[in-house]
Amino acid sequence: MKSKILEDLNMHRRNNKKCFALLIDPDKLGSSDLDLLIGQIRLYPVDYIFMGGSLMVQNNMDICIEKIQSQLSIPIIIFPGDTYQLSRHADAVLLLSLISGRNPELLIGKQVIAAPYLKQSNLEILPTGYMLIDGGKPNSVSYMSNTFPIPRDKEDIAACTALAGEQLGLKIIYLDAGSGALDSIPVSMVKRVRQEIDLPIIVGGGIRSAEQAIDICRAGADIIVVGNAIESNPEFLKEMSTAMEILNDKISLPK
Ligand code: 1GP
Repeated sequence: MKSKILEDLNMHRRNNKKCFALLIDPDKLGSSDLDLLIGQIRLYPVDYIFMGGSLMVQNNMDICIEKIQSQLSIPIIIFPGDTYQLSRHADAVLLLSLISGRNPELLIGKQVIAAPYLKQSNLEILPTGYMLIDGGKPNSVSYMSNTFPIPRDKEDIAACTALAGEQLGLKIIYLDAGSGALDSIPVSMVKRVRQEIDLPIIVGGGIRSAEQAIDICRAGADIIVVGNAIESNPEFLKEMSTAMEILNDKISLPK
């Protein structure tokens, strides 16, 4: 089984390099929007492209991935809203276990269904403890998964959930306030989770400013995910990409 992306991520973590992932929902992008976005990414690079959505009504995931791969060499990681969103054209998949919820289908059911497909694919599997945190409004993940998010002031619950994920052998923890969240994950919660676990931490949901992203990185996140804010304003990609470069220049430790 390939493990390059996870190895890189752990190396970045050791070197205190923070990464930036752009979330693309293929449903929300027309082909001219995608061309525009690819042009922007050439100018303002990202470390990873996450691809997925809570619900997809158009079948253009593969087309989208192939188009990006033909023009950019940035790892594409599937962030699946469901098993139908798996694509063997991508580089890796976040194999999500919704550990903040108590819905067995999303803890093990979907994973069983996906297992034979994943075995036959060439995708790198990234076993990920996915934690939904209250982002200030109801969100699609909560509705579609039939689970409650962890309240945003319950840092001990978040920390113990992440710790249980680590003890169960998951390799990454993803703290998500949900796409378009009013409030991103509290910095104090990221700090608390960071104190508890030694895994790479992905943070996303409702990040709309570079300052927010930097604060979250300094609190201990390893990958920042932005979707909505760049979808609605592609200029924000420049701001984020530049801010991450500055942050990494300032805080990178010598190898
Ligand atoms: C959602 O973490 C992602 O699952 C990104 O959220 O679209 O709000 O940036 P946004």
